[in-house]
Amino acid sequence: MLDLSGKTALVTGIANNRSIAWGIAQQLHQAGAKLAITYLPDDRDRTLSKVKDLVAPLSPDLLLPCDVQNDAQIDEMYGSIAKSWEKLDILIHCLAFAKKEELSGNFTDISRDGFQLALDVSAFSLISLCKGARPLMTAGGSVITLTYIGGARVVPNYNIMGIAKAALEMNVRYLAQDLGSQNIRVNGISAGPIRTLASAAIGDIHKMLHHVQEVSPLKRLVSQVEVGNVAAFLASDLSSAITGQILYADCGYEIMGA
Ligand code: NAD
Ligand code: IMJ
Repeated sequence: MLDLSGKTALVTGIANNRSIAWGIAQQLHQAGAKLAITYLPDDRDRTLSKVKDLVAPLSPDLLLPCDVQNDAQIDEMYGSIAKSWEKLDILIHCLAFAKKEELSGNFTDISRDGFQLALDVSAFSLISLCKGARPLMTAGGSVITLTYIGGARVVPNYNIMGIAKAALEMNVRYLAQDLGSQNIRVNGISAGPIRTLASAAIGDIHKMLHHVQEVSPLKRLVSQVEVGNVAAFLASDLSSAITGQILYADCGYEIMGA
């Protein structure tokens, strides 16, 4: 197992025990990293209590609210991290959102405000989180985001999220260039489809999961923990020369032509 002891990691995107970010947090913890975990707050603090119980076994140093649409909340979050930790080493960006009605139907029906919402939450947020992380990553760093093949190829119904992931993947490259002089690396993991909250709501997801299991070279789906292991590698010094890349963790699906 690789060693992340002495490293600190900020993990966004845990909603429940199926979240990809939960698989990542577990593997970073197992490798010895200290964790700060954020959650998307709701009116009645239900997410807080759910996420708090879930992550308790990982004994995170910090559990902080962070809605990436709220700049003040991002500032406060980084303020808390700066108070608790001498430096930040790892940033995990594992979140996305689009209006459900824009994840099916005609692509031409995408609305201006739906476009803006999806791009703001799913792509711009990587820039704002990196901007806040930059002054804290004083010993270099590793930024990791989650993407999907629908940002590079047309996948039925992915629609507006495809545009958001294309923007996110280009953000990875520009951020890698911008932050490279500070020895901060920026990479994306393009995960194959996984049953999570963000995929359960999708019509025909079962067909898609079945298709990937049939076609992928490994004849199965990728798990959250397997994505977590790729994240642990990208977070570690073992990947010290890799930046600006999108790594496919998809059981080989991406290489197939038919
Ligand atoms: P998930 O629903 O568990 O995670 C999505 C997270 O986004 C949630 O924790 C949610 O709270 C968070 N979020 C939404 N809006 C937010 C906001 N305004 N501020 C802060 N957080 C916000 O689902 P998941 O499948 O684990 O998704 C995580 C990432 O993985 C996403 O980027 C998704 O696109 C990507 N991904 C998922 C799959 C899949 O098949 N599930 C495949 C490839 C990539
Ligand atoms: C999402 C939509 C359409 C097809 C899809 C997906 N396929 C997969 C996903 C084939 C695997 C899941 N995925 C990769 C995502 O990035 C999902 C993002 C997402 C999901 C929802 C559902 C609930 C909601 N808004 C969402 N916003 C983003 O209201």
